[in-house]
Order: sequence, then structure tokens, then C-alpha cells
Amino acid sequence: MTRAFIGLGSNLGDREAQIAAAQELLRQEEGIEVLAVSTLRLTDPVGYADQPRFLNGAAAVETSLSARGLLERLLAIERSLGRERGLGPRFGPRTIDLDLLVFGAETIDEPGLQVPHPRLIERKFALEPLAELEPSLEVPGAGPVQALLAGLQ
Ligand code: PH2
Ligand code: MG
Ligand code: MG
Repeated sequence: MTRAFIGLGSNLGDREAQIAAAQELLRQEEGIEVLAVSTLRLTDPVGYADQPRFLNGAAAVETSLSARGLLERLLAIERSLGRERGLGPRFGPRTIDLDLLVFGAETIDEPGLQVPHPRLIERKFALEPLAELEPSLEVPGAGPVQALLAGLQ
């Protein structure tokens, strides 16, 4: 079993409803147990400014899946909630975004699968909910989430 952390994001349509639906679908997955979900917060868009504010949070899960297996489930949930890839700009608006942020102590750099998430340590909107869930969480190769967040502020 591996403990993993998933970033939750939405800035198109009913943000709260889509994040709630994503949580519900995560809970229904075999091999994924949702341990905790952070509070959700409105955040200014990063990377591509001309878009609505995001609702962001994070979930802690325990899973019997591999990192690749978990990622595939996340992408399937995104698709089932109407996420369409490759249409808008990179970092642009999205109905639902489920990002694999941390997968146990693993560091993976493969096509389509990088953990920890390559932009996690520079993103307050991703670090903050992680720090809320577990301040002492060690981001492999980077340090405790609390220290990473303090370094950004
Ligand atoms: N996601 C992005 C790009 N920019 N900005 C905020 N505030 N929150 C996000 O979740 C986000 C973003 C690409 O996934
Ligand atoms: Mg993302
Ligand atoms: Mg994503």
C-alpha cells in the first residue's frame, strides 16, 4: 500500500460541484481509499493569467495501485467529468484537474508520469493544501512541505 497525494483543481463551470464529483468517483475506485480531503480555496491563475480563478485543494489517499495505475484512474475520472485535453492553451482553463503530486517516497521520471509533480515546489496553490493535510510530509528530493511553503512566502 502506498500513500499518495492528489491535487484537485477546477476553474470552468461549477467548480465546487466538479471537485465534489471527482472526490465521489475517487472514493468509488477499487484500490483507492480516500483518507482525507483538504479545505478548498480560490486561487489566482498561475502560468496563464487570462482565465477565471481556480478552486484548489488536495486529497490524501492510500492505494494498492502503482503510480502509473493511479495516474490512469485520475485521467479516466477527468475524462468522465468532461475534461477535454489538447484544446486550449497549456496551463489554461479546465473543468477538472487531478494531479498526482506525491506517490509515497517514489521519484519517477517517465514519459507522461513524473512524481513528485515537476511544478509542485513552486506552486503555493498545490503546497498549501498538502501542508494542511500533513505539515511534515516529505516531498521526495525536495524536503518537508511546510519548509517548501515557507520558502515561497
Ligand atoms: N493549474 C494549472 C495552471 N494554473 N493556477 C491555479 N491557481 N491553480 C491551478 O490548479 C492551476 C493554475 C495547470 O494545471
Ligand atoms: Mg495541474
Ligand atoms: Mg493535470
